[in-house]
Amino acid sequence: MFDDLHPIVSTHENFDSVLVPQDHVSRSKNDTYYVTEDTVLRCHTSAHQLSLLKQGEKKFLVTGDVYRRDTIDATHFPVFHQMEGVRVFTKCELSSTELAPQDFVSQELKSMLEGLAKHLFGEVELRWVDAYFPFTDPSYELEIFFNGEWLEVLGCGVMQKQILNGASLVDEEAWAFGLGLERLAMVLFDIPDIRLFWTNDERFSKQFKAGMFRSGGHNMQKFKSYSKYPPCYKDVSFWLPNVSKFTENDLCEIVRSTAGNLVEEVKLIDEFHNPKTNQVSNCYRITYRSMDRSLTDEEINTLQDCVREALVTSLGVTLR
Ligand code: FA5
Ligand code: MG
Repeated sequence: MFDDLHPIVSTHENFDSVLVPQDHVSRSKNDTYYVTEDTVLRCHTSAHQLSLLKQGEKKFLVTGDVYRRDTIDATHFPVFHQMEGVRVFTKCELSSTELAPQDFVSQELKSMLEGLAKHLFGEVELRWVDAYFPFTDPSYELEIFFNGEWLEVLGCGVMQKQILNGASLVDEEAWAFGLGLERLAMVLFDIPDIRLFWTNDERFSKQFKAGMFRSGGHNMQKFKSYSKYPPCYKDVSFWLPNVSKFTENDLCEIVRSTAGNLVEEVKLIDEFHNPKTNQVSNCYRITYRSMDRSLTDEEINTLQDCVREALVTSLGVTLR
């Protein structure tokens, strides 16, 4: 169990060591926080897989803070925590079954994670979704039905042979998973918004103390929501400069660096294509809300003006 590995890793660890292709979007400065040209704030705990395997670890967990320029909403935050799990199966373990090694490992993985979900939540509605990760094949995501929607809580799969070979494991197979710890806590305690983990409001923090978790969710104290401060909605419409260049993440990053924690959601509410000029216009709704206090109109207007200005100067859009 590793929980103190440094969050600044090389691009090699974060990407190459787990076979992320050169042209994969996650490598862009739009998605990942670069510290220097060849170091980043890790965007997943998978960055440590290869070096731990090389050290001879065969069964391990890694917990840590991870960082991403991501969507802004109730289940995404630019810093969150993951727990990585890896288990290597020896040739001998693999030969004890009739199944093809990959099928066996995949079955083991799924039943272990279903067992974990049952241990944590008791009866819970879950489903497996086929996924893609460069470092596993087959790959899956596990979703849990929470607050009327399917919430993705983890990604996993059978580790690519190439990674194992890189750690001199030739006859072995392995599974790996990476789960979002805030998301698990949200389901466990009924926490509706990921930003609550960052509030200083005692109405939140006083509701939790070490050791209050009960396996299977039995008699567990759920989060009692208190009335939220009112939201403030601001729409911004603009013509895109060049359709292929603008990304929603660019906008999110501008909003985040301007309004920080005060932004709850950034959502595309209208897209319009003018066939005559071949121009595209987007309208985004930005929801401002503080978890800790009431925001004033003046404050929001100032933030919104800054966002509008940055959209023009940084992204070259034309405001409507
Ligand atoms: C990964 O990060 C893979 N490294 C997981 C993995 C490990 C796959 C080993 C296979 C083998 P993904 O990007 O889906 O995958 O993130 C994993 C989990 O982190 C998600 O299921 C979700 O629970 C959580 N997560 C992702 N982005 C955010 C975010 N912005 N805020 C909060 N939680 C997030
Ligand atoms: Mg995912």
